[in-house]
Amino acid sequence: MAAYNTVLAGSILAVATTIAGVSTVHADTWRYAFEEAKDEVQGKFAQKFKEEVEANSDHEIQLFPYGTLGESADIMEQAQAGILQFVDQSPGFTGALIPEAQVFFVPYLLPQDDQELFDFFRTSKAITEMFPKLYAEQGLELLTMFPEGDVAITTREPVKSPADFNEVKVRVMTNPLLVESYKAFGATPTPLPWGEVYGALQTGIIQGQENPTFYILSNKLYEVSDYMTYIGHNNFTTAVMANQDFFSGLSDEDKTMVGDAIDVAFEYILDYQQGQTEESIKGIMEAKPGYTVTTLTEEERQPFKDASAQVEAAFIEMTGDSGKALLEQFKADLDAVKK
Ligand code: 6CS
Repeated sequence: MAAYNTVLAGSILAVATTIAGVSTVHADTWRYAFEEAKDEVQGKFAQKFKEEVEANSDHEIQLFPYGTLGESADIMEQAQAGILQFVDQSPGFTGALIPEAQVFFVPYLLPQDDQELFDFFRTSKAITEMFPKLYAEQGLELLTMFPEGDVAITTREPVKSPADFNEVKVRVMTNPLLVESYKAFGATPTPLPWGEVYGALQTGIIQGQENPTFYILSNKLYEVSDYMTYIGHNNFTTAVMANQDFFSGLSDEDKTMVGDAIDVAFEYILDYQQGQTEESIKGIMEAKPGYTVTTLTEEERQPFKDASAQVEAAFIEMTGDSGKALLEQFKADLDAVKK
């Protein structure tokens, strides 16, 4: 297995081949896996990154959408082992590996306003200076983090208050702080990998889940729910990283080229998402006209906000001084972009 990995991971070496007497040099192919389909947000980002890398270098990128190499945890392992050069894994899953990444699940921390949100992701020192050190400890070069949209909760019954969550099993990504959040909200959280979610909703093992609206539409989660509620607690965040040994072995020129391609894809993906939530709601209503979409008022959100204080306390308990420092920087970064 080790030898096999080494062969696969030796992708930065150029391979010289002779075809009909003509010597040609091909840079190796870089493999990039993500947690969504090609035409979903992570896939759109990956496609733009590929386009930029291939236009500005002699490297090729091979894309592996969700399902081709396993679940999110599998692609992360493959990236850490050097079988993949690039991986997109959301903090919702990385929180199990890097506890501080769960800061993205302290409810009501990220702004609702898109401009503030985007500026936060553009400028945050927590993201550009603190997180890279934590990812590096896991053999990963953090390249970027970006938002994927306001999180909505789908259920079988209406949810207007924490009391409505009584006995409702809500699927969450596999990180402990999300479990704390849904406990605080009054529900019964059920961590599951993505591949089990639709079936579990269909069979009634769980009755709810949370995701950004585009994902609820593209994965037809409206078929297995009747209500979609925005309690305003979060925006879905994802992260793109490289295997660190691979990245450190790149020439300065290639490192800059990769960084530039990430920057282009980052701006592209923010722009791509403008209006996406509204369009996705329209799509859901067309597909299932009886569906109920509700945005809770500020007053209705208050009990959920009140419950969030205990989630923040749980975050600090789980992550200690390192998490505390990160959370403080996170808040300072958010203050800096507030209008
Ligand atoms: O809920 C999940 O597990 C998935 N949600 C999104 C928006 N992307 C990937 C992730 O696996």
